[in-house]
Amino acid sequence: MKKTVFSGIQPSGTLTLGNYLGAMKHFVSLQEDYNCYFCIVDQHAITVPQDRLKLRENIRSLAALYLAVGIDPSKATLFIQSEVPAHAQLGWMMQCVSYIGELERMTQFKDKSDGKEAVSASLLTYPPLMAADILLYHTNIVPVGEDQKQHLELTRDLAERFNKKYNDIFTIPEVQIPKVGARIMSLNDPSKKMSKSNPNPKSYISMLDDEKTITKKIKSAVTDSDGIVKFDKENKPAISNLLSIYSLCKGASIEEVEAQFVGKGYGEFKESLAQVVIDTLKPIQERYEQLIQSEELDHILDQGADKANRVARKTLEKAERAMGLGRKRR
Ligand code: ATP
Ligand code: LTN
Repeated sequence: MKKTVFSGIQPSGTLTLGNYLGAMKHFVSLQEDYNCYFCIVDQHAITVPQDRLKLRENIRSLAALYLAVGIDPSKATLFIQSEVPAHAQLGWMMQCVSYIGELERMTQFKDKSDGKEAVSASLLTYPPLMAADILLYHTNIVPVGEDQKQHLELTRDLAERFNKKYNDIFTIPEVQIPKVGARIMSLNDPSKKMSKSNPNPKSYISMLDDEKTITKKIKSAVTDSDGIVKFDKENKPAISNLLSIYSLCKGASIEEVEAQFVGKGYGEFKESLAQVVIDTLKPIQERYEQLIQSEELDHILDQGADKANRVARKTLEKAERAMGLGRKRR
């Protein structure tokens, strides 16, 4: 039997090059050998305020992007989280086995709530919902960027706790983090990760940015002071980040890219980087334009939700029975 892969992306803005290189790109190769579920986690996106029309647009856009990068609906199940109610239902049950202390220790919660006056309760209880997403499908492998590692460790703890306390229902998932590109950094602050919900669009390259915008953003990306194109994460974090992007988009090793720019300055390097990024994103953007208005997209999402509902409902029923919810089923 094929092993199962599950991953989710929030429709909280247009995907960035970081989302692509750290996550989505890897999904495409996995669908050949695994039973894959890829989810648009809209219920996670509403843990911070969203404009309703913009959210609708982002959900559709994310679905089109999944397909545009090469997710094939005949191989993988693509669906929207809120169209499969078992996620919220099991999410609640997982909250009941979570401790406030362990949720408060999550760095994403600390980052997103830091300095804010009104912090939604859901920002704290987000990881049990994420655990539910994963556990409903008896997932073996979860491909994500580096920032999600802690949430995956918690998911494993919660699953083990549930299995021990109630019944051995859940598969314990493994995290899969890419060796390079797991943490693409912001273009204007290499100490922060590139994030689609950053209010400053200069901090990221969106997967749908046009050529001019990409060139402009790369030109204005911060660099380090010595003018040498060399990978040194500690002392030259900005150039190292740009080198990683170059290497991943081009499919060349960091050493090869460094060799190409020996004796050349940042200006030349950035110009070439812009072209490499454009060449990576252009074919995706062309497919995206064809998909975004198509009825085919709705059809794929309908079928994805049907399949996901069938599988998720079964696991939910088992978990409810184990916890003693509802009436005894005959
Ligand atoms: P938000 O800014 O709304 O919190 P995000 O841009 O961090 O969102 P998510 O939807 O939370 O993106 O993440 C989708 C996937 O992309 C996850 O697997 C996550 O680990 C990965 N990812 C996010 N940002 C980066 C990054 N800068 N580098 C590599 N991978 C990333
Ligand atoms: N928490 C993740 C998004 C996410 C996810 C998931 C990823 C929600 N559910 C299940 C993998 C598996 C994030 O913020 N990137």
